[in-house]
Amino acid sequence: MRSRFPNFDLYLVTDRNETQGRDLLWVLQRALDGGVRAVQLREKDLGGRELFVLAEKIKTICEHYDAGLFINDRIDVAQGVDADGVQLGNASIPIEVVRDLLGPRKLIGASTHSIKEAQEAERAGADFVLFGPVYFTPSKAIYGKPQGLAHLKEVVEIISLPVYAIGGIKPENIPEVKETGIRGVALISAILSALDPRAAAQEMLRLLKG
Ligand code: TZP
Repeated sequence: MRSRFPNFDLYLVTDRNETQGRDLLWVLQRALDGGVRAVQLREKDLGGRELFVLAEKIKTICEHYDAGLFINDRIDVAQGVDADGVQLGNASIPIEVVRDLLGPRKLIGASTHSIKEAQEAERAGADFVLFGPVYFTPSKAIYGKPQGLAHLKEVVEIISLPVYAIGGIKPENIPEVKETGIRGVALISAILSALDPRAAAQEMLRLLKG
Protein backbone atom coordinates (compact mmCIF):
# COMPACT_ATOMS: atom_id res chain seq x y z
CA MET A 1 0.00 0.00 0.00
CA ARG A 2 1.21 3.45 -0.79
CA SER A 3 1.81 5.62 2.22
CA ARG A 4 2.89 8.81 0.55
CA PHE A 5 0.33 11.29 -0.73
CA PRO A 6 0.93 14.73 -2.20
CA ASN A 7 -1.01 17.27 -0.13
CA PHE A 8 -1.18 20.05 -2.71
CA ASP A 9 -3.54 21.10 -5.52
CA LEU A 10 -1.21 23.55 -7.18
CA TYR A 11 2.33 22.59 -8.17
CA LEU A 12 4.51 25.47 -9.30
CA VAL A 13 7.32 24.51 -11.68
CA THR A 14 10.25 26.89 -12.07
CA ASP A 15 11.77 28.28 -15.23
CA ARG A 16 13.85 31.36 -14.54
CA ASN A 17 13.47 32.41 -18.20
CA GLU A 18 9.72 32.82 -17.71
CA THR A 19 9.76 35.45 -14.97
CA GLN A 20 9.62 38.49 -17.24
CA GLY A 21 13.16 39.41 -16.22
CA ARG A 22 12.42 39.36 -12.50
CA ASP A 23 14.49 37.49 -9.94
CA LEU A 24 13.20 33.92 -9.61
CA LEU A 25 13.42 33.96 -5.81
CA TRP A 26 11.41 37.17 -5.65
CA VAL A 27 8.72 35.72 -7.90
CA LEU A 28 8.64 32.48 -5.93
CA GLN A 29 8.18 34.35 -2.66
CA ARG A 30 5.23 36.24 -4.11
CA ALA A 31 3.71 32.96 -5.32
CA LEU A 32 4.20 31.38 -1.89
CA ASP A 33 2.61 34.48 -0.33
CA GLY A 34 -0.32 33.75 -2.60
CA GLY A 35 -0.69 30.23 -1.20
CA VAL A 36 1.50 27.96 -3.36
CA ARG A 37 2.60 25.01 -1.22
CA ALA A 38 4.60 22.88 -3.67
CA VAL A 39 7.51 23.95 -5.86
CA GLN A 40 9.43 21.95 -8.42
CA LEU A 41 12.90 23.28 -9.15
CA ARG A 42 13.35 22.66 -12.86
CA GLU A 43 16.32 24.55 -14.29
CA LYS A 44 17.65 22.02 -16.72
CA ASP A 45 20.52 24.13 -18.03
CA LEU A 46 22.20 24.57 -14.64
CA GLY A 47 25.17 22.46 -13.62
CA GLY A 48 25.26 20.60 -10.32
CA ARG A 49 26.92 23.32 -8.24
CA GLU A 50 24.73 26.17 -9.46
CA LEU A 51 21.59 24.10 -9.13
CA PHE A 52 22.53 23.05 -5.62
CA VAL A 53 23.16 26.64 -4.52
CA LEU A 54 19.80 27.71 -5.95
CA ALA A 55 18.06 24.69 -4.42
CA GLU A 56 19.45 25.53 -0.97
CA LYS A 57 18.06 29.06 -1.22
CA ILE A 58 14.67 27.82 -2.41
CA LYS A 59 14.59 25.17 0.31
CA THR A 60 15.03 27.88 2.97
CA ILE A 61 12.22 29.93 1.44
CA CYS A 62 9.93 26.89 1.11
CA GLU A 63 10.55 25.89 4.72
CA HIS A 64 9.50 29.35 5.83
CA TYR A 65 6.16 28.85 4.06
CA ASP A 66 5.85 25.17 4.98
CA ALA A 67 5.85 24.35 1.27
CA GLY A 68 7.21 21.19 -0.33
CA LEU A 69 10.25 21.32 -2.58
CA PHE A 70 10.81 18.85 -5.40
CA ILE A 71 13.89 18.68 -7.60
CA ASN A 72 13.58 17.80 -11.25
CA ASP A 73 15.67 14.81 -12.25
CA ARG A 74 18.68 15.47 -9.94
CA ILE A 75 18.42 12.95 -7.14
CA ASP A 76 21.81 14.03 -5.82
CA VAL A 77 20.69 17.65 -5.48
CA ALA A 78 17.43 16.52 -3.84
CA GLN A 79 19.43 14.53 -1.30
CA GLY A 80 21.92 17.33 -0.83
CA VAL A 81 19.25 19.82 0.23
CA ASP A 82 16.94 17.25 1.83
CA ALA A 83 14.11 18.10 -0.56
CA ASP A 84 10.67 16.56 -0.11
CA GLY A 85 10.98 14.61 -3.32
CA VAL A 86 11.92 14.49 -6.97
CA GLN A 87 10.21 14.86 -10.31
CA LEU A 88 11.37 12.28 -12.84
CA GLY A 89 11.00 12.09 -16.61
CA ASN A 90 11.42 9.24 -19.03
CA ALA A 91 15.13 10.05 -19.41
CA SER A 92 15.70 9.95 -15.64
CA ILE A 93 17.12 7.13 -13.54
CA PRO A 94 14.38 4.47 -13.21
CA ILE A 95 11.78 5.08 -10.52
CA GLU A 96 12.53 1.80 -8.71
CA VAL A 97 16.21 2.74 -8.38
CA VAL A 98 15.35 6.24 -7.17
CA ARG A 99 13.03 4.76 -4.57
CA ASP A 100 15.90 2.67 -3.24
CA LEU A 101 18.13 5.73 -3.14
CA LEU A 102 15.63 8.07 -1.49
CA GLY A 103 13.85 5.64 0.80
CA PRO A 104 10.16 5.34 1.53
CA ARG A 105 9.53 8.80 2.95
CA LYS A 106 10.28 10.97 -0.09
CA LEU A 107 7.74 11.63 -2.83
CA ILE A 108 8.43 10.63 -6.41
CA GLY A 109 6.53 12.43 -9.14
CA ALA A 110 6.66 11.10 -12.70
CA SER A 111 6.27 13.38 -15.72
CA THR A 112 4.27 11.45 -18.32
CA HIS A 113 3.15 12.18 -21.85
CA SER A 114 1.00 9.18 -22.71
CA ILE A 115 -1.36 6.76 -21.02
CA LYS A 116 1.26 4.04 -21.32
CA GLU A 117 3.89 6.13 -19.55
CA ALA A 118 1.44 6.94 -16.76
CA GLN A 119 0.67 3.25 -16.26
CA GLU A 120 4.37 2.39 -16.24
CA ALA A 121 5.04 5.09 -13.66
CA GLU A 122 2.34 3.63 -11.43
CA ARG A 123 3.74 0.12 -11.77
CA ALA A 124 7.24 1.39 -10.99
CA GLY A 125 6.10 2.96 -7.72
CA ALA A 126 5.64 6.68 -8.41
CA ASP A 127 3.56 8.60 -5.87
CA PHE A 128 1.90 10.93 -8.36
CA VAL A 129 2.04 11.75 -12.05
CA LEU A 130 2.07 14.88 -14.14
CA PHE A 131 0.31 14.38 -17.44
CA GLY A 132 0.62 16.64 -20.45
CA PRO A 133 0.98 18.85 -22.21
CA VAL A 134 -2.80 19.07 -22.02
CA TYR A 135 -3.03 22.19 -24.18
CA PHE A 136 -1.00 23.58 -27.01
CA THR A 137 1.10 26.61 -26.23
CA PRO A 138 3.32 27.79 -29.09
CA SER A 139 6.38 28.31 -26.90
CA LYS A 140 5.88 24.85 -25.43
CA ALA A 141 6.00 22.81 -28.63
CA ILE A 142 9.17 21.17 -27.26
CA TYR A 143 7.05 19.33 -24.70
CA GLY A 144 5.33 17.40 -27.45
CA LYS A 145 1.92 17.14 -29.02
CA PRO A 146 -0.96 18.31 -26.83
CA GLN A 147 -2.70 15.35 -25.21
CA GLY A 148 -6.07 17.04 -24.78
CA LEU A 149 -8.74 16.63 -22.13
CA ALA A 150 -9.96 13.24 -23.32
CA HIS A 151 -6.56 11.61 -22.77
CA LEU A 152 -6.22 13.37 -19.43
CA LYS A 153 -9.57 11.94 -18.33
CA GLU A 154 -8.53 8.48 -19.47
CA VAL A 155 -5.34 8.64 -17.42
CA VAL A 156 -7.28 9.78 -14.35
CA GLU A 157 -9.66 6.85 -14.80
CA ILE A 158 -7.07 4.18 -15.62
CA ILE A 159 -4.45 4.75 -12.94
CA SER A 160 -5.06 5.09 -9.24
CA LEU A 161 -2.32 7.64 -8.56
CA PRO A 162 -3.05 11.35 -8.09
CA VAL A 163 -2.82 13.04 -11.51
CA TYR A 164 -1.76 16.63 -12.12
CA ALA A 165 -2.51 18.30 -15.45
CA ILE A 166 0.35 20.29 -17.01
CA GLY A 167 0.87 22.32 -20.16
CA GLY A 168 -1.00 25.52 -21.00
CA ILE A 169 -2.92 25.58 -17.72
CA LYS A 170 -4.54 29.01 -17.31
CA PRO A 171 -7.34 30.30 -15.06
CA GLU A 172 -9.88 30.09 -17.89
CA ASN A 173 -9.33 26.36 -18.47
CA ILE A 174 -9.40 25.27 -14.81
CA PRO A 175 -13.15 24.44 -14.82
CA GLU A 176 -12.91 21.99 -17.75
CA VAL A 177 -9.63 20.49 -16.50
CA LYS A 178 -11.17 19.93 -13.07
CA GLU A 179 -14.04 18.01 -14.64
CA THR A 180 -11.62 15.25 -15.60
CA GLY A 181 -11.12 14.36 -11.92
CA ILE A 182 -7.50 15.49 -11.61
CA ARG A 183 -5.85 15.87 -8.20
CA GLY A 184 -4.47 19.27 -9.23
CA VAL A 185 -2.52 21.26 -11.78
CA ALA A 186 1.16 21.98 -12.41
CA LEU A 187 2.20 25.10 -14.23
CA ILE A 188 4.93 27.57 -15.05
CA SER A 189 3.91 30.70 -16.92
CA ALA A 190 0.45 31.36 -15.47
CA ILE A 191 2.16 32.31 -12.22
CA LEU A 192 5.84 33.01 -12.99
CA SER A 193 5.04 35.35 -15.89
CA ALA A 194 2.05 37.02 -14.23
CA LEU A 195 2.31 40.72 -13.48
CA ASP A 196 1.28 39.90 -9.91
CA PRO A 197 2.38 36.32 -9.12
CA ARG A 198 0.79 36.49 -5.68
CA ALA A 199 -2.63 37.38 -7.08
CA ALA A 200 -2.22 34.79 -9.84
CA ALA A 201 -1.55 32.05 -7.29
CA GLN A 202 -4.49 33.13 -5.15
CA GLU A 203 -6.80 33.12 -8.16
CA MET A 204 -5.62 29.70 -9.30
CA LEU A 205 -6.14 28.21 -5.83
CA ARG A 206 -9.59 29.78 -5.60
CA LEU A 207 -10.57 28.25 -8.95
CA LEU A 208 -9.16 24.85 -8.00
CA LYS A 209 -11.12 24.78 -4.76
CA GLY A 210 -14.32 26.25 -6.20
N1 TZP B 1 5.88 19.65 -19.19
C1 TZP B 1 4.85 19.51 -20.02
S1 TZP B 1 4.25 21.00 -20.51
C2 TZP B 1 5.38 21.84 -19.57
C3 TZP B 1 6.20 20.93 -18.92
C4 TZP B 1 7.31 21.26 -18.02
C5 TZP B 1 5.46 23.31 -19.53
C6 TZP B 1 4.36 23.93 -18.76
O1 TZP B 1 4.47 25.32 -18.82
P1 TZP B 1 3.18 26.27 -18.83
O2 TZP B 1 3.78 27.64 -18.94
O3 TZP B 1 2.48 26.09 -17.52
O4 TZP B 1 2.36 25.89 -20.01
